[in-house]
Amino acid sequence: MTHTIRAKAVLVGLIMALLFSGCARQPGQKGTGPLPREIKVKVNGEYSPGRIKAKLGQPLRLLFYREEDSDCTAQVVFPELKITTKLAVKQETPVELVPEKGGEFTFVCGMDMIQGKLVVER
Ligand SMILES: [Cu+2]
Repeated sequence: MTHTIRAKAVLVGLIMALLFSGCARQPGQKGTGPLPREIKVKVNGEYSPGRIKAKLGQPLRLLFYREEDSDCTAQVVFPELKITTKLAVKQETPVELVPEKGGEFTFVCGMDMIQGKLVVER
């Protein structure tokens, strides 16, 4: 009886180890350096969340999900960071960056109509 319970515990342990080892790193990523922090940003007439906190020097991957096909949000622009990225409709588009300066950085649509803020803390 105790043997069966122990066998089950080992099996569960193995399954958990298998499951979680797959989650620890994404495929294709190198084993060095910190993993980027991922934040999903919904795009639908506004950026949500509209204020994103980041840490100085910590890699960031913003996943913009554009829910609408309005031309307005076809691009996202970080003027101070010199980033311009086209956003596909109903898809996640990653924008990767490593904040190298503290402060507040605006991001806007291609027409500068809707805005969000990236707040980099030291
Ligand atoms: Cu716009």
